[in-house]
Amino acid sequence: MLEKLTKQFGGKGLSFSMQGNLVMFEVENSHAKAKITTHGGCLLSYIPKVGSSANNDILWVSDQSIYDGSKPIRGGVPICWPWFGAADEQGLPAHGFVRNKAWQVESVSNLANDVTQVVMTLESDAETLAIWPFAFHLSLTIEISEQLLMTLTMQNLNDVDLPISEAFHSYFSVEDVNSVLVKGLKGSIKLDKLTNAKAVKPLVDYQVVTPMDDVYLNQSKSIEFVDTGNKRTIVLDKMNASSTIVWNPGSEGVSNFSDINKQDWTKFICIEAGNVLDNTTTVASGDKHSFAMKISVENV
Ligand code: TA6
Repeated sequence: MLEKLTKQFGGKGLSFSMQGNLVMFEVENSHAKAKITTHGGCLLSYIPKVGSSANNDILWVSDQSIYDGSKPIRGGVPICWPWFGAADEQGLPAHGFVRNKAWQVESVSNLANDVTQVVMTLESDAETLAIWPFAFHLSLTIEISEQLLMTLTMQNLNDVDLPISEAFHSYFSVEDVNSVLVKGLKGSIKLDKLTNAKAVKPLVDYQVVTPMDDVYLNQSKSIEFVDTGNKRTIVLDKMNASSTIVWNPGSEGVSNFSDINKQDWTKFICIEAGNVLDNTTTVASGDKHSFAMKISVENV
C-alpha cells in the first residue's frame, strides 16, 4: 500500500509510512511540517517553521493513543460527523463514525506560495449505511502554510434533506491548560454539559477552569486563546461554523479515558469549530455544504 501511495503521490516534501496498522503521511514545505493519517482523515501534527511557535507542535496527541485502527487516535483533529456527541440511538458511536474509517488520499498539490494542499475523501459504504442509512460524499481539504486551513465538504446524495451536526474536534497543545485564556465567546450562548445549567451568555473573556465541557452556540467570531506558558496566542477563524466547543476532562475526569495518561490532562485543550445542537445544519437533497477553520499563531 505504501509503495502504491508513494508512486501515486510521492514527491518533494511528502513521505508515507505505517504506524501500527495506520497509514501516516508527512508533508513539509518552507512554512511548516504536518503529519496526517488516513485513519479518520485525522491531522495529527502541525509545526510552523517560523514565528513564536517555530518547531513547536500546535496540536497535541496522547502518548497512549491506539494505532491498531480499532478507535480514533486520541488527539490531533478528529472529525465528528454526521452527528456530534452521543448518538440518538443506543449502541452507535459518539461523534459519528467517520473518525474511525479509512479515508482515501485524493490529491496532494503544491499551490502558489509553497502552500501544500491535501485532499482526502470518504464515501458511504455498506458499513456506514448499516449505521446511518444515507449516501454521502465527504471531502476534507487541508492547506498547510504559515496558517492551517481545514475545510470539510459533504454532498447529500439522497432524495431527502439531512440534518448534520459536525465539528473539527481539535486538541491543541498548551503548556498548562489552567493558565489558558479564551477570548471571543462573549455574546454567544453557553451550555455547560457538565452541570446542565440553564444557558447563559458569557459577558467577559473566559479563563479556563477545569474540568469543562462547554458548547457555545451562535458563536461565529474568531476565537483567540492565549497560552502564556508557550508564549503564543492561537487564533481560530471559522467559516460557516456557528458553534464552538471547549473541553478538558480535568484531573478526575481524565481517569475515564484509557488512552490519556493520568497526568497529561493539563497539556491540552480542545477548542472545536462546527455546527452542533441548535446550530445543526440541514443539507438539502443533492446539495453540498462546507464548513472551515483557519488556525494561525501570534506572539503573546
Ligand atoms: O467535545 C467534547 C466531548 O464531546 C466531551 O463530552 C468528551 O467526552 C470528549 O468530547 C471526548 O469524546 P470521545 O468520544 O472522543 O471520547
